Amino acid sequence: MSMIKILKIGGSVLTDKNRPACARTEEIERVTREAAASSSGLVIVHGAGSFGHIPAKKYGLPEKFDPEGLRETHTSVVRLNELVVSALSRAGADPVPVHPLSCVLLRGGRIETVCTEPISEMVKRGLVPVLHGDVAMDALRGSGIVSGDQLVSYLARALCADVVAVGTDVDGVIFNGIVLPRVTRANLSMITGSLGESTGVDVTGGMKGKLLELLDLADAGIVSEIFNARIEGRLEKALKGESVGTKVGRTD
Ligand code: IP8
Repeated sequence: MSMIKILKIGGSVLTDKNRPACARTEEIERVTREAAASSSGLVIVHGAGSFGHIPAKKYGLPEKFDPEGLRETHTSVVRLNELVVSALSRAGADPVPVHPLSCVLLRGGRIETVCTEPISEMVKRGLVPVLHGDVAMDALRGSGIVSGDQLVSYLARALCADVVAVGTDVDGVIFNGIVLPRVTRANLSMITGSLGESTGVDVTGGMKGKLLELLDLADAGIVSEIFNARIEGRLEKALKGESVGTKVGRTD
């Protein structure tokens, strides 16, 4: 079996986060072309961008349980997922959509279970499962939001990923104007004050939320790389495990 690679493509790469349901179609074509070039063993998780964060905010999610908000937000992120899946297919991969609302259970906002067996089978058969940030049922709160970053952290552990590449619209973790080559829990208190906010509407915590998820993953011994997916060529390198941004690892 080939190496398992988990690729996150940030919603800020795929959409204009300030404009409702506004896809950056050229970026979607380019990043999916790059991803399709290394599609063996690949699992993709993409952010919700303005397809998810704007409706989620409108309905007061995740604080409020609102059936209409749940439905509308999910339907909207599924539309972005369809754009990504069809672009991947045009690029020559064999993608299949996987919607977290149907396979993830949260408890108090954290993932309790994900039905990962079908995802493993898809990968074994050469398919590329394409998940996304979504709304999900929560055993304590009714419903909640599962970010792509939380999914990446969970799936990387569940599938024993060899490579975890997290594409954003910035060059990595930036401290005092410099991209840090490596971040561990030991650096966290020093850098949190300078972590950039998301460039648009974001209900899941921007770079700080991302880093906390990836530090959890690092605690489990899995190193990830945050890189700028808007720069052509970096995604392909990141999927090969090359250093193109900030590595998030364990303090050893
Ligand atoms: O864009 C958020 O996922 P993310 C999901 O990966 C929703 O943080 C529905 C806002």
